[in-house]
Amino acid sequence: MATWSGIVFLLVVGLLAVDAADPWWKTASFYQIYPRSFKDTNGDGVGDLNGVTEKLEYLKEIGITATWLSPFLKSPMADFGYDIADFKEVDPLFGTMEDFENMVARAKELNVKIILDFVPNHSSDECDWFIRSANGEEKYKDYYIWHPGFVDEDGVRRPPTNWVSVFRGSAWEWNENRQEYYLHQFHKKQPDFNFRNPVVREEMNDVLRFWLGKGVDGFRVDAIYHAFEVEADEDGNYPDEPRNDWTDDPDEYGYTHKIYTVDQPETPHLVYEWRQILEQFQADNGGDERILMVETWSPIEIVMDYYGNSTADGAQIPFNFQLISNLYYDSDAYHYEYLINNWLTLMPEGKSANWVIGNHDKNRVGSRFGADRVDLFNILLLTLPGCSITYNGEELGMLDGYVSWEDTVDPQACNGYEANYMDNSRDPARTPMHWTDDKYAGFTNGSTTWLPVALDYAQRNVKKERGVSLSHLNVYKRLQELRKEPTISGGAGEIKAVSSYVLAVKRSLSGNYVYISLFNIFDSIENVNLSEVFSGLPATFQYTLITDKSIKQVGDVVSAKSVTLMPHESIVLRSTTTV
Ligand SMILES: *[C@@H]1O[C@H](CO)[C@@H](O)[C@H](O)[C@H]1NC(C)=O
Ligand SMILES: *[C@@H]1O[C@H](CO)[C@@H](O)[C@H](O)[C@H]1NC(C)=O
Ligand SMILES: *[C@@H]1O[C@H](CO)[C@@H](O)[C@H](O)[C@H]1NC(C)=O
Ligand SMILES: CC(=O)N[C@H]1CO[C@H](CO)[C@@H](O)[C@@H]1O
Repeated sequence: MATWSGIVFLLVVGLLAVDAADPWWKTASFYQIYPRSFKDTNGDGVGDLNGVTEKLEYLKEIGITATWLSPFLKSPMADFGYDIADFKEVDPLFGTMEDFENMVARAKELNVKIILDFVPNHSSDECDWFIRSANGEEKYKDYYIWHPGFVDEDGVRRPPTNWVSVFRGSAWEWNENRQEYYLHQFHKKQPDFNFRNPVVREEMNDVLRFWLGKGVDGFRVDAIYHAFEVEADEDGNYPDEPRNDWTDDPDEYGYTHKIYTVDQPETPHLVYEWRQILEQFQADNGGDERILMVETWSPIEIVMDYYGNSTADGAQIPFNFQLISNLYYDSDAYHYEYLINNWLTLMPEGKSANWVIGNHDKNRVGSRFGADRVDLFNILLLTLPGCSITYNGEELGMLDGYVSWEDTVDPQACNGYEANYMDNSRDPARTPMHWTDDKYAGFTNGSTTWLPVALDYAQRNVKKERGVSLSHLNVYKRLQELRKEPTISGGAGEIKAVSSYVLAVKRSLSGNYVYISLFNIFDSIENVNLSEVFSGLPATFQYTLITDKSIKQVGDVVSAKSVTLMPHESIVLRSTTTV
């Protein structure tokens, strides 16, 4: 941590000032819905699209302006919907196309944008395209990546390369029918598309147009860094990846150094191509800007390529995983400051920031950072310049649910061993949403749930938190009110660590009030002199948002020269005069 303390960053994000013509997504409050776990309306214990429709008013209540939904397309569910069998059909588990249309229609009435999860890296092996490809049908022959492999001196058949799948084992699976191996970077039921084939690209563009036609406002694109592999040589062969020396297990994903299977230079250009599809659709059909949110866990410099290059636009929102990936329980305020300013500094000019701290692949925020810091992260995400992305349940401070080995369903855990399944399982962050203190937390009125409901649901649920004035939910709602203030939606941002313990975010806009969010990360009482941290500050501020850690009231006035923070307290102050 000492390494960070030397780095004092001062950054004024002047370019973020929002003008009237700014598109909706720049300051949107996004909400990720994991449909399986959100709300079940047919009593089968699995959430569905009608459940989402039923709860759209709740999204409105908590100030959400756009939601992205994890996959609900037709799938054999080998990887919970990330293995798509039909890119233009709703899986019956989640409902029908009519249910989807009703959901979109209701969302439009409420002015909540709907973003679809688009999983282009592969299809299911049960997808019609794959079946035809395996049969060698001419049109589909090169939809996937095929290779006959090699036969060694002992007559044993070997896969084409040493590449390893994310889910363990060779990334190549033999297909009896075609007498060739196909590539799968994930589960063997998820054959990778051949994106070097223009027909495949057009097929995917057509999927985008199909859903745009159904009224979606954009797409979240899954794990895009796996889209391309290195090009085959003139003999149609692929190179082995170099070995990592820290494991001898050829089935372990870390066995090879990923130089040919991820982050190939073509990948951002695929996103630029999709952006053009979206822009063409808007030009033809009108309406608000359609957006791309792109997930990639690549190094930050590569992530920035997804914003676009000097001549082509890319994704409006390449997910910013700096906080989710690099912040730990013990991280000090200098580390927070560095990660935030690093994104803002590296972001290409004229682009807009986004902030994420939780999702369906990570443990709950309150379980990673401590339940005492739930408000801290919600306040941080919602008062930084740019758009915020909240994973469902984080507004309540939901914690990881306990899921026994017997109840575990996540393939990432089930493919491993009981002894360490909890290290790999993503189930604890996917347990059903807590609506009420009724049986099954009001998630279902059936008699089972696909994952167990977390044991603490009676203390932490929407119904209860609505009635507690400083609950996480009400702090979250208050934050959404603040986001309507011109300074917070469009003002400049300056992010500084006051000390190892306290982080400060200043937002300012000429002619308006100055807002300062303060975060006391650890459990000591801290006093800060804001006039030492920021120059030209007004002399007095008043508390405009407090949490249950606070001993002050909203409206209390405080001198900028002496603000006391209780352990883990986070607050938002507003200047008493405009600047
Ligand atoms: C379960 O809830 C749905 C709607 O939420 C309702 O239509 C259905 O009648 C309920 N079933 C029971 C058994 O209460
Ligand atoms: C930017 O990307 C586009 C689309 O892929 C490409 O045609 C163009 O050459 C790229 N421009 C630069 C400067 O690299
Ligand atoms: C706070 O900082 C300002 C500016 O450096 C200084 O003038 C003032 O004396 C300090 N006040 C306190 C109470 O430390
Ligand atoms: C369709 C598909 O297989 N998608 C994979 C892409 O990447 C994610 C990892 O985040 C996998 O979980 C998906 O299965």
